[in-house]
Amino acid sequence: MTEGKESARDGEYIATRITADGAEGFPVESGRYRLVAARACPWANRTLIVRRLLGLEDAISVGMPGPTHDSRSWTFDLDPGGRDPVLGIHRLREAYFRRDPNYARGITVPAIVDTTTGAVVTNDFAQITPDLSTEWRAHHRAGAPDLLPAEHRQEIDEINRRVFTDVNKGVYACGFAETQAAYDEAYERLWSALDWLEDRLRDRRYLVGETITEADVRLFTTLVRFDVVYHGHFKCNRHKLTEMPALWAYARDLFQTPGFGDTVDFEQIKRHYYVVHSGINPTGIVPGGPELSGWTSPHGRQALGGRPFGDGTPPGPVREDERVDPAHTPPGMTGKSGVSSRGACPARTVSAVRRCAGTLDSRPWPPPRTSVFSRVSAACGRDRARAPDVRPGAPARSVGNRRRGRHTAPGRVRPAVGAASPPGPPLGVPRCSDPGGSGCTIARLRS
Ligand SMILES: N[C@@H](CCC(=O)N[C@@H](CS)C(=O)NCC(=O)O)C(=O)O
Repeated sequence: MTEGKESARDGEYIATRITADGAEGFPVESGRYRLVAARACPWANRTLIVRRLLGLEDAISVGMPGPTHDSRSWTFDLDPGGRDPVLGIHRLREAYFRRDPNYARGITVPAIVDTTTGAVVTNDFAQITPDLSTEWRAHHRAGAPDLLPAEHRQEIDEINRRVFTDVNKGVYACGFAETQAAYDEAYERLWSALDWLEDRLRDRRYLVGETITEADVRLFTTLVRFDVVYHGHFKCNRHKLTEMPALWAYARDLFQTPGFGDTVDFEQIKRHYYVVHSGINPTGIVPGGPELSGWTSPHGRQALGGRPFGDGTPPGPVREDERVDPAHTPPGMTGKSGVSSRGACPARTVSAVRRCAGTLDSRPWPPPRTSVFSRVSAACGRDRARAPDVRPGAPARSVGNRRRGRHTAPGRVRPAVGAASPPGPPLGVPRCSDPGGSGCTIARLRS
């Protein structure tokens, strides 16, 4: 395991490409290559989504290591006998060592292995999906979408650059920060990028153009992990995904699009992060939540127009041997039917539909201070049940941090305990000790 080193490793890959002309010694050939892609990993999840969207299942088989691993990296512990049934290996590193017996870098997924030699061809995750779109075109299914349309290629690349640095990698930079300053910087970059994306997606259904593209695939794999792992485990906790109206509706829209959600295994995702990253979760306890049913709730984004597959069609049902365990995903999301009817918004007026989509929400993003204050204060109001008893005559307790209003959410500071003080406001009524003051955490984050 190379915990904490994931960002440092970027750029050091076995970067041999499988191309239509075979220029690098590995020609595109149906049935020859095996994609090793743990469901837990966001970089591998991209490849599973793209392979399925493009209908490359017959051309490229898939091997799936289990969600956890030790310092010797991924194992095929979910397969009978703990061996990948095609490659016949227990550990992915065996395929890396076949390529280079002295291989000393990350044993990472995704990796594509040449089944004729058992050696890794490439683990260059950033190049794998564009190559599936372009070099493997001859093997795409009928109706496959164009995930890299030439007319939008420049815009896709630009969006991908920021999403990669500040969001895909940004969550890791927060989670593995070793100093407060490094964490603060990563956190600011992440949230500034998420605010930008929230704005961008408010009135457009997809990141670029009118159809799903590679850019959506790349953002989706981080968003779908956000509340289950990044928010808590990686301390990316300014908001949950479910609290960002446009991003949450956008993520649900993609999740419910065949090819996206039917590749996602929430249990494996949780187990991977919370068990493997023992440095930041030494107990190895995997949290029970969050509750997942929201993922299949109506998203209403159809009101924004756009056609997910353009002139193409959705992929058919997921192959039986590749279905996500139904216990690891919200009901109905294993991709049996192939075409999802979820996401239809029950609302009937255009404005109701758009509100349902999170796009007619008239609140700007980021929300103005007043609304932040009232939301935070309302949350604070709910906390009053646990707050110190400030009723007249209540026993005195240490004032502690109570005077330092800037170290708490607005509304959390209460009068000195034991002083004859009036009861607090009714639940949900805003009250901030330092509204908008320079020391106010919320104000600082918003500025
Ligand atoms: N950005 C990654 C690409 C892939 C990656 O990090 N995959 C992770 C799983 S999400 C992995 O395979 N880790 C295994 C390990 O570090 O031993 C890198 O820097 O290499």
